[in-house]
Amino acid sequence: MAVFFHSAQSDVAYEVGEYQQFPRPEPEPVAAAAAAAAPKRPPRSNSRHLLAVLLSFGILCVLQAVLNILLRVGLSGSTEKGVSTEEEACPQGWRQLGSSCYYVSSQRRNWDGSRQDCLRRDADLVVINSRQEQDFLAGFAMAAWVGMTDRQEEGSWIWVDGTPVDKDGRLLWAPGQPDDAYGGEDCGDLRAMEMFVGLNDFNCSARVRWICEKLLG
Ligand SMILES: [Ca+2]
Ligand SMILES: [Ca+2]
Repeated sequence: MAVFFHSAQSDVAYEVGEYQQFPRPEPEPVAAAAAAAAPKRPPRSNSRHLLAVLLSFGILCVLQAVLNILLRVGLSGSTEKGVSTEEEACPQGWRQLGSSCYYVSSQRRNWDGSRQDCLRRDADLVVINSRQEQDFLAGFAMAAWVGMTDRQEEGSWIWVDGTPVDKDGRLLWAPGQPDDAYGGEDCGDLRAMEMFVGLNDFNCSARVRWICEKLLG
């Protein structure tokens, strides 16, 4: 802005100088009037230039402010979105109940192979803490491994997180289970079959589907 103003000034000075290079002792009245009027014109156009520059500068300032606001809003919006998806949503293909995500396999594996698959998914075989959670999971497969075993001590069922199974007696065992049938059943699965609904103990090397669980957040 200042530079433009300065150069405009020197243009004026140059113009005036040119007139001064042609000395006329007795200028004709018309020419003298023109010569006298000439220097007055540039300041007017100069002030117009100045106004235009100021206006342009003002518009640029406003534009930049608007862009800054838009950028900031856009950034904060995308940040919030990123955080919210990470905290609230389960991975694609997983089911959600409360703050847990569940993966129900379509393949069939033994209990150990199933658990390995869950660990690879940054999860573990499901730990069922409530009857609500059990009922939610019962609909997804006729039989699926869950994260309980009594391998360490026969009849003493513990979850993969080390807590005892059904310590408050609210979970549902299938009729007559656990029965440690067929020479030993030390791994737990969840059944949803006709006349056979609930937790069951099963041969660990049997191949059934499985349910992984991971906590959100
Ligand atoms: Ca057993
Ligand atoms: Ca059984």
